[in-house]
Amino acid sequence: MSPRIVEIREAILKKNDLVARRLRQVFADAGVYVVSLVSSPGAGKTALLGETLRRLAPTCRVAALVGDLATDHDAVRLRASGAPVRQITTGTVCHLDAEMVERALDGWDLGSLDFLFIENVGNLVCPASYDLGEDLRVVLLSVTEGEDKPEKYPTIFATADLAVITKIDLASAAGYDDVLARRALDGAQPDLDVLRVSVKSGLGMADWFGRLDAARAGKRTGLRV
Ligand SMILES: Nc1nc2c(ncn2[C@@H]2O[C@H](COP(=O)(O)OP(=O)(O)O)[C@@H](O)[C@H]2O)c(=O)[nH]1
Ligand SMILES: [Mg+2]
Repeated sequence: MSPRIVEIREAILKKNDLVARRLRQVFADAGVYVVSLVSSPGAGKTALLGETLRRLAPTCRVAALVGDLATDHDAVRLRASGAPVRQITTGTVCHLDAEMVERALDGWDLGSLDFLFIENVGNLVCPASYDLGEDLRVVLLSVTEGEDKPEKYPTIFATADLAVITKIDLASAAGYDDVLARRALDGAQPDLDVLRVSVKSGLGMADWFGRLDAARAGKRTGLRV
């Protein structure tokens, strides 16, 4: 890459960090806990988010932003939960950035929310570089996409706070090897927290909800969980 391209890229990332810092303060002031989901396309972000919104909605105030290059399919799916959902369509851009999030939140009363979820564009590369001001970045890895993805795309796994292995109900059909996956995840980030879930069978979902509750409570009391 030429030095000029590197310079421009650094300037864009720096600007993103400033907006992300502003967002993080806005989220803290509003008392809303923000969780972002990143993964390759089809790993199960919308399925997990839909179930999460549906299960949390009776007891918590929840909302979501969803990013895709085109269509509002995911927002339509997620609105079935009854939670407020806004779609961000990025056109040709392969990730969400902090400014897109800030713009999409315009007019929302964040103080009336307990959790805000952000589904990033399906991509294991670009989203890794863009802080969205979130409290918890969750990376999903489905059992059908290959245990070596963390080795091939280490940055996204290195910048996550939690990994969720999805579609566990398909593990044996896919020939999924959990030892290999764990080793690949450790290679990207040693001791990364890992959960295993299936939205279809419900396996591991209690752990997921427990983790969300503990993380939010930890933020409120200043303890990192
Ligand atoms: N068997 C099974 N399929 C799942 C599970 N979670 C998601 N899927 C399917 O995987 C496909 C992609 O899921 P989606 O949530 O759209 O992925 P996204 O692109 O990451 O948002 C859909 O056909 C889902 O029904 C799961 O836990 N088990
Ligand atoms: Mg989706």
